[in-house]
Amino acid sequence: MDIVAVGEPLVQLNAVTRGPLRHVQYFEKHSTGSEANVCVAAARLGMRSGLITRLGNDEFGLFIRDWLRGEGVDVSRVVMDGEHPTGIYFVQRGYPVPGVSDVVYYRHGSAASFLSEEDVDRDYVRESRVLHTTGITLAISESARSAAMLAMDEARRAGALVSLDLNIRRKLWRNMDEAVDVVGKAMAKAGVVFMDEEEASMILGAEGVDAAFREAERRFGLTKVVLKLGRRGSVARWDGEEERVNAFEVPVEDPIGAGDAYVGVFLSSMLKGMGLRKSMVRASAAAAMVVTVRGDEENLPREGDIDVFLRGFGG
Ligand code: CKP
Ligand code: MG
Repeated sequence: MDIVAVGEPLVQLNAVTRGPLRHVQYFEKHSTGSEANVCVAAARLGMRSGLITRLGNDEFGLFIRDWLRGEGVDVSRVVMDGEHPTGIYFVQRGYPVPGVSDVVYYRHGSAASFLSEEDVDRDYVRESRVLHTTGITLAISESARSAAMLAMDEARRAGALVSLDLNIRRKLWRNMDEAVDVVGKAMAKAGVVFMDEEEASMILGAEGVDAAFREAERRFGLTKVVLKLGRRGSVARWDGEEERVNAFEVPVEDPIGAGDAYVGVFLSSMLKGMGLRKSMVRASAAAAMVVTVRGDEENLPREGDIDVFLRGFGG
C-alpha cells in the first residue's frame, strides 16, 4: 500500500438548502469521514490506499463499504460489526455565518468507536509507505485511540512516514486538557503533522506560523509540518525547506472536506516525488474543488482534472 489510514467513515446527511437545520426539509447522503476522504483522494490519483476501521453491518455501513470499494480503496481490513451502528452526522450550511458549515454528530457508540488494537493488522501497516490518522480517531474512544497509537508505533518502527492531521473537534473531546495531552503523545510518534492556526494555538500554545513550526520541532522533533490557513492558503516546512502557497478563490458550497482533500493530494503528490511546492499547489487545487459542492469525496480530482483546474486558473 502507499497509504493506510485508521479512522471512522461516516454517512454525511448534508442539508440541500442553507439555513438552520430545523427548517431544512431535504438532506443528501454522502460517504465521508476524514481518513476515508484521504484514502479516496489518494485512490483517485492512482495510489494504493486502504482503510482500517469498523462499520455497522447496516444499510449505511454497506453503502460506505461499497462506495469505498468502488473508488478503489482497499476494504479488506474493514470489519463489518453486527452489534453497533454506522455513525452519521448532519451538516448545516451557511447559518449563521455565510460560507461556514456546522456539524451535528450521531456517532456515540458507533461501530468505529469499538475499533481496537485487535483490528490493526500489523503487517498491513508495516508494509505501507504512509500511515495516516487524525485527532478524530484519538477522540472517539479509548479503544480507537489505542488502535491508532499502535498503528503509528508499528509504522514508525517499520520506517514508514507517520502522518497526523490534528483535526481537533471540540465536540468529541471531554475537555481540552485531555486533547492537549493525547494529541501531544500522538505528535511525538508522527513524522508529518497537518494543522491549522487554531489547532497550533490550542495544542502547542503557538501563535502564528513561525511559533507553530518552532514549537513542533522543539517539543516533538517534527521537521515536517504543514499549516493549513483556510482561505489564506497554506505554509509548510519540510526538512528545512519552506513554502507558502495561496488558496484558489472559488464559490463555496460547503467547506467541509477541504482539509482532507489537501492532505490526501499532498501526501500522494509527495509520494510521487513531485516536490514540496508542486504538492502544495495540487493539494490547494483539490481543496478548492471539493468546497464547490456538497459532499467531501465526489469532487476529488483525478490526475487530469488537476491539470485542467490549474490551467483554468492560469497555472
Ligand atoms: O477537516 P475536514 O473538513 O477535511 O474534515 C471533514 C471530515 O470526519 C468530515 O467528513 C467529517 O465526517 C469528519 O471530518 C469529522 O468526524 O468531523
Ligand atoms: Mg481538517
